Amino acid sequence: MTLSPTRRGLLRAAAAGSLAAALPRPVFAESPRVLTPRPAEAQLVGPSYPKTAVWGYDGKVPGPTLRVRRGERLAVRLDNGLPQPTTLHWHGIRLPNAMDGVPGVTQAAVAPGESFDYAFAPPDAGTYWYHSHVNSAEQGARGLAGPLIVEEPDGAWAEANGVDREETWLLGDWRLTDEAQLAEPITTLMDASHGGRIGNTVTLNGFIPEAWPVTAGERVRLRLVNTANARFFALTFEGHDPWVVAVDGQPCPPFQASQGRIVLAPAGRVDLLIDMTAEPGQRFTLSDDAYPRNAYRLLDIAYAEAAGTRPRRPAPSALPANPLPEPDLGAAETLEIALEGGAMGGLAEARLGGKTMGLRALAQQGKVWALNGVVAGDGEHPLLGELALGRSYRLLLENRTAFPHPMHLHGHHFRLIARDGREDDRGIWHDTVIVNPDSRVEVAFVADNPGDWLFHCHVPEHMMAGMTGLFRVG
Ligand SMILES: [Cu+2]
Repeated sequence: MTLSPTRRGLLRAAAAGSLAAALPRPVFAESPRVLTPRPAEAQLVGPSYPKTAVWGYDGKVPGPTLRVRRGERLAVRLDNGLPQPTTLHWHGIRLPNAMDGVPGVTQAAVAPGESFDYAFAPPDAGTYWYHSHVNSAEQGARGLAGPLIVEEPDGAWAEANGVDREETWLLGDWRLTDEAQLAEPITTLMDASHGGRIGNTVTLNGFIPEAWPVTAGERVRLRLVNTANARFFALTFEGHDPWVVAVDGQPCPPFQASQGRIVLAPAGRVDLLIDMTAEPGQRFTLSDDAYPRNAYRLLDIAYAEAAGTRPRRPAPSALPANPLPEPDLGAAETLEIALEGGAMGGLAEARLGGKTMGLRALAQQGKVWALNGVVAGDGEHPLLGELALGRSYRLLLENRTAFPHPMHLHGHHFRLIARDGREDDRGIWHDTVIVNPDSRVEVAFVADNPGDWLFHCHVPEHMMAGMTGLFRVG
């Protein structure tokens, strides 16, 4: 090993020498993992097409998988190799506010060539992901996303439930030209005022696979992550009946989705257990009909020729619980949030920078969405509420627009209470909840994490066109 000649390096080496016997692990283990977002090329579509110019973490699309055990410290140094500022946001992690990666709220944006150290211990096991929170529409569309897997404290659940292996699928969506390059401009007012930048090419872990090889009799844990800017997914595993065991990272009582259809909003995650109950050599279709007129085959589920079948597995048990605070619904204060604006939304006027403006004047500034009548200007995060630390809150989200919005709260998870007045008693926690047009969704949570936390639509084209604000907890 070569020791750095710097004073810091020598001190660290000395400390390691004198304390090695006393410490359970060398202090070098604290060195951050470096993550470098930078321009790169990726073979997103078949070899008959050119490679696509993308932005990727460490030049990869998706970025490298970060794995940490629940409660263990993760240290990552963001080393910005992009031609514009960026940050890292750890989607769904209930972390200290200063680590949340929101420019102008929790940190300054990291300039090109500069770095920033993130370190935190994820309190919850589950499937999460990381992405930029700067110029998100462009940085997301160019490919900046990666998986963060927080493992359960031990392997007892996987063993008890006969899980043979696990896979993580990052679903991506790209709007490409005939030459397989990103269609420009990246953001248009048309996309911003409608459903966001929905693309024409779906990738799974950065390319288009023909088939998913499986083996008869096995039970697979499949971690699904929707990293698309704007595309929703509704997946059907033909011939199979997957168990949903976690949503947005958090365990749920296992259930089988209706008709096996697994819905993922932008930023949403679902963990499935799939029993490969068919015969060797069989093939099935994994299809996506989130947009029914544009339903398509994502890939084939392809059984290997060899292997004996095993009997059907029993229903899985629930994943070990994470330490989420349970909201006190009886004592909770209700906060109403109206989602407004967009094309065909009927919004007459809203406030931007303290001035009331008509929709046309707003649109001329690229702003078309509002929360409770307030449009967030560039770099602005209007205050949606001041929350008392430790108190329970109900959020009543009312969508008065013509588009669905995946609404994301930072630093907390909330429990889905009701949709359109109908109670939902499945006990599902979310960090991002779909609010459909003309629909009302009620969620509840404990404001137990101090700081300023964004609450926004996770379609970045909507967020950047005004649909964002923050809750101050403290
Ligand atoms: Cu939206």
